[in-house]
Amino acid sequence: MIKEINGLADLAINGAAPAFEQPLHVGRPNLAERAVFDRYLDQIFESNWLTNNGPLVQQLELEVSRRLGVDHCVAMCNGTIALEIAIRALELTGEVILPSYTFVATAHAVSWQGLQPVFADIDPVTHNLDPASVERLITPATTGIVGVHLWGRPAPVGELAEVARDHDVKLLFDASHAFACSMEGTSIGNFGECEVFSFHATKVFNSFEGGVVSTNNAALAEKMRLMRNFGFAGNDNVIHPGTNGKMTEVCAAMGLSNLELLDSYLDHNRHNFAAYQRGIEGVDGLRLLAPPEPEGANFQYIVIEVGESFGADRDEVLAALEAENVLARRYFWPGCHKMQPYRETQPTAELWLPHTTEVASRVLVLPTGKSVGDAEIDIICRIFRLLGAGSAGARAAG
Ligand code: T4K
Repeated sequence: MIKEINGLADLAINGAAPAFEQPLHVGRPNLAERAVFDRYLDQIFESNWLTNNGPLVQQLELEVSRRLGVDHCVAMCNGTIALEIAIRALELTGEVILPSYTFVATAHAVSWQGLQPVFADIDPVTHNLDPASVERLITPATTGIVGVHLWGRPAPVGELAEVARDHDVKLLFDASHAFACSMEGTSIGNFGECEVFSFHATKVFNSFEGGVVSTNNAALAEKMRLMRNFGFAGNDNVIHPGTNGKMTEVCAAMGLSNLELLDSYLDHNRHNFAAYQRGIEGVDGLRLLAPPEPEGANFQYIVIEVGESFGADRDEVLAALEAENVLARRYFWPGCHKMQPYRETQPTAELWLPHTTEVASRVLVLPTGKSVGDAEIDIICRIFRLLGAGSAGARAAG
């Protein structure tokens, strides 16, 4: 049940009951049609084939490759392992440059391979890597750059490629947020040496857990296939170092079922984004991050910057929403450089990350996806308008 909110007295921070009886989460999974998923499950039970490059994994790889318009997709058990395998396959050594303003898995994947993550700053408008900051951090030890298409907004692919070319380092992308996104008509998945997608439950397209690495380089794809399966090239024949990065058949089943509904998820997210846009239009101090190319966006994250003129700061807004049972998130606060072990190993990083610090202190991510609709968004936007009006009133009175 949703409670009506018409004035400041109706807000839970002022003692009223919460707007939502049940918590409204960021990252609520888009669940496929049960009947479709059950049909795939029947196939698994009939074939008795559960994992190790099974038929459903192969089908998912093929369908995802078609969707991305890319030659090869190598399915993995999750996005983090996919990143680690991609980084290993590219034989990076020494230092690897990446944004601090990303989910910590991007940094951990680098560090877990015994490499030194070096944090570059972002553009405060796009939230994506700033190529000039990347270039300043290149040293003789640098061998790679990991660009991130944050929120599904394409990173500055051309400029980063130029920096990589000029300094003879490899460029790959963490495309975890960018499934079904494109840049100037080309699907994300086709850039750099390879791109890594996450199919985690919270993503617009999920396979419970999972991910793929996409590439147009056949040799690289082959190497990653070996690496995800202990280096086996047939029974008893290990020809490469490897790990266990395999996707299971049940995960592929969820992926295939969700693929059938992907376009409806994108339509729903697009609709939700427009509703949020209308709902907070004209509210002083709020900025809703819009995709640069709406036709090539998946709208999976509703990202709001709470600016100084809003009156209440980001954390006050977070608390007010939480009181209403709206569980917004402060992604990706406070930045990887402030998390362990990087906070300790790179205590001065903050000095060259001013935009990361500023953006991380302003961003709130709001609920969207299939479980959120017009009624919920209307209430959330009302809460924002009241908080804005309340603080404007307080400012006027003070
Ligand atoms: N690179 C980037 C840029 C990424 O964003 C990610 C993952 C990766 C790499 C690594 O990919 P994976 O190895 O994960 O495939 C969540 C996700 O766990 C993570 O996959 C995602 N990024 C990140 C942005 O969000 P948390 O720590 O926020 O998860 P958690 O448990 O707090 O869940 C988020 C929200 O979703 C909660 O409000 C509850 C809701 N939820 C979650 C799950 C799992 C549900 O309603 N149902 C569920 O089943 O990291």
